[in-house]
Amino acid sequence: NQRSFGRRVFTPNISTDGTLKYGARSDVKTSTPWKAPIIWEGMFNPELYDEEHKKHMSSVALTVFAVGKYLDAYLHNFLVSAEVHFMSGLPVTYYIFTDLPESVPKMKLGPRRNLKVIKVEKYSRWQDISMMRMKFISELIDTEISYHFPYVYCLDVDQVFKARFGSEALGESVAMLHSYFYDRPESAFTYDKNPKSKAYMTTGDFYYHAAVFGGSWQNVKALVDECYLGIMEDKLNGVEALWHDESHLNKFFWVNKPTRLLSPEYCWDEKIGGRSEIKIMRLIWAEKHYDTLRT
Ligand code: 2GW
Ligand code: MN
Repeated sequence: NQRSFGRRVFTPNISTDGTLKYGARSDVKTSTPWKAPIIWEGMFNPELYDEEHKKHMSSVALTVFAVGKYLDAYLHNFLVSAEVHFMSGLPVTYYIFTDLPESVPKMKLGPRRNLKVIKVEKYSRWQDISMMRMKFISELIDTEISYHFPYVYCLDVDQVFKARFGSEALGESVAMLHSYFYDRPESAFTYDKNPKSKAYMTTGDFYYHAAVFGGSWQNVKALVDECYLGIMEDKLNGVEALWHDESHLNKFFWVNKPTRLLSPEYCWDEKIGGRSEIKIMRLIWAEKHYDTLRT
């Protein structure tokens, strides 16, 4: 029962024409200054990616939290749509963290797809429900994921898959460009600006969305540990970062550059409307009912 694949995870470098070249899209930036690809529709051949990942026996652990009212509100549609669109063709295990294990919908899953429920307590402050995900994910990587899966993905539950979210999104360290900030100047990024917080940063590369992150279990473990440490240190110092876990995640990805970025096609808010560069909406924000859900 060895920790999974002590080997490095595998990331094919293939583009539309099967070469190493990125940039089949000329209307958007397709790589970062540190040469990580930014994945946009049209840049990659999905079949080639799937073929290569199947050959290398890639498999994915997907963590999602559905605590309190978020379970009934979002989990069913999240899972049903993930079965159709998330890493289709690869082995996937959903790890559902909830305080209400009995209420997790009983679903018939596709071949080589599994679902496990982990009971967690419900923190009274919603900020803690969100932030403490870092701690629970870290523990699960230690006790389970690292023995079985080379890749981990961690997602908000208040979203619905609408199109392929496939193996092209796998990489060592994957970050999501926030759909409200990808086309905005750095001055608009909502980094934590309080020097007393561990998430404090004055400059950065992009504004990343904490609703979607992933990578090898080793890299995700490093991310969630670092964020959790920062969150706890902030608590000791009586401060809280502006956007909670998301602020700490942005700090982490600034110091530890992600190897792969997802375009906002991978997490779009339909309220923004259409944009010429958004060729496909793969995952969209679900309707927020803060009036009822945040009480
Ligand atoms: C969260 C806020 C207010 C009331 C309830 C909750 C809540 C969140 C909850 O009652 N139950 C629960 O399971 N959650 C989980 O935390 C769930 O998985 C949810 O998707 C996640 C983040 O909360 P969410 O989706 O309401 O916050 P967003 O969409 O505004 O999230 C962004 O900012 C957050 C920090 O404030 C996180 O960084 C999140 O990853 C970001 O997308
Ligand atoms: Mn959310």
